[in-house]
Amino acid sequence: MRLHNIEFRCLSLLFNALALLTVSHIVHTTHIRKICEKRDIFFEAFSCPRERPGKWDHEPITYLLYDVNPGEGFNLRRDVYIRMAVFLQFLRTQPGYRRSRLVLPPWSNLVHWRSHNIEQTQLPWSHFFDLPSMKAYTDVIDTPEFLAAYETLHGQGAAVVLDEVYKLKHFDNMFENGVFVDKFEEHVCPKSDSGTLPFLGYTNFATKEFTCLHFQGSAMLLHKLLETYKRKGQSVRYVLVLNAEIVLHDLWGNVDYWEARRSMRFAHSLVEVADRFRWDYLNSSDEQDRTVRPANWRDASHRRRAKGGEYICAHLRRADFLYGRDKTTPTIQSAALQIRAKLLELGLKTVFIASDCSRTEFYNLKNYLKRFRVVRFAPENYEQRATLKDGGIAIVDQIICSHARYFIGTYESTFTYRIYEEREIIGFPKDLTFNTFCKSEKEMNCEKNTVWPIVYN
Ligand SMILES: Nc1nc2c(ncn2[C@@H]2O[C@H](COP(=O)(O)OP(=O)(O)O)[C@@H](O)[C@H]2O)c(=O)[nH]1
Ligand SMILES: *[C@@H]1O[C@H](CO)[C@@H](O)[C@H](O)[C@H]1NC(C)=O
Ligand SMILES: [Mg+2]
Repeated sequence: MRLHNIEFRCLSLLFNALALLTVSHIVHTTHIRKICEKRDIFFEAFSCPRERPGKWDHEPITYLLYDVNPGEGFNLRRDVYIRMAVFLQFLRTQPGYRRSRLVLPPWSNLVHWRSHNIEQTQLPWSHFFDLPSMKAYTDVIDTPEFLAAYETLHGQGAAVVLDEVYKLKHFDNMFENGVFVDKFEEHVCPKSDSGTLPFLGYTNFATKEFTCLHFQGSAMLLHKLLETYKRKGQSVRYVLVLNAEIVLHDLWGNVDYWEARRSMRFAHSLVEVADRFRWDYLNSSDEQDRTVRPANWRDASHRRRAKGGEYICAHLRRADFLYGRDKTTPTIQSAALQIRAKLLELGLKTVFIASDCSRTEFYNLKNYLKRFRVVRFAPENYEQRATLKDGGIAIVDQIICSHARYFIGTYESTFTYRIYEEREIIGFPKDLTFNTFCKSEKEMNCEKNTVWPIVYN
């Protein structure tokens, strides 16, 4: 009788979970986590990630590769990663996908990387991020690790043959009959799509199938996609999703988002460069600033006790923002006046500038702020620039801004958003973080960036 009962309970839980899966396209991974935390042994088969090793050895391995539209910048790409990582975490709870792995696309000559005298093609994520920390969130591997795994399975020097490549594109009409429904649909590939080669920049990557899809919906819809095109008897499956930025977040800013985000710690070498600069030029260090973090991001808890160094940081986005977003991007003079007002209000003398501005713009900015110290990070020499690369220099800027007493950023810049998040993780009071430049110093009620506070489990 007792057994029957348990069975029944298990079945009904399972049924509920399945109903959730099928009825709604948006499957909240939090739901699955709750089930897991109960650690119901009868339920283990359904989800729990901490199972004994080797348990799913009979299941196929799915390598999920993805890439982003070449024009997108570094910080939007970081956001796309979170969508994929949260999805992978969910996918790994699904039968047939428990051994899925996410392959991190290499960073190659991004449009904003303007130093042409240094080599910045196909950089691994480990150049910018602490991979072991990211792996503590879910099973992600860098491209070099993927290539090594591929060689192990298929022989040394083997050209990579993917099973499926999906190139995503928005539907022409996203709101059919006024509603947005999650869906995808094949369409005939336009001729221009041959331009997606070489995949991930590797000339030795080929594919068995190439499918063009209209796609709208969250990352969970990728599960359906994988199921739809699944073939029997595959022990290893290589899938590449192109234009993954089309895939939406399941829930932006929920606990899953923040866990994945918190796992994205920067590479130690970059943190060291930033820390040295903070110490040498800004009298700033983690102990003094109350910005010490636990060694493992999983051990962090919700607090807002950070104080930050005695400087403010301004992220002043220029370059393409001066054209595309001229209605919201301030002039150098107006930005200087807004910085000055804040320095006076907080009684601080130093401002750190993170910017993609030109030398002339920086020179002008300094001139408007004559009575203050205006500091900017620049590599000490060519060697350091060649080692850090443009992407690393940008991260050093972000780290320094993340430790400032007060931060002000640029409207609708993902570079700014990533700094907000970093400061949320470190634990600053919200009003010292979520600030935005106005187009003019005279209209202080301008539209500000959205506040997305951190959440913990
Ligand atoms: N070093 C440095 N680079 C920056 C700064 N602001 C923008 N950039 C560069 O310009 C790119 C902006 O693209 P993206 O990351 O997509 O952010 P967004 O365009 O501001 O949303 C960055 O990735 C950097 O390469 C900055 O403050 N410092
Ligand atoms: C450096 O900062 C500490 C505490 O934040 C402060 O006590 C000290 O006076 C500062 N030193 C200088 C030279 O500003
Ligand atoms: Mg951008």
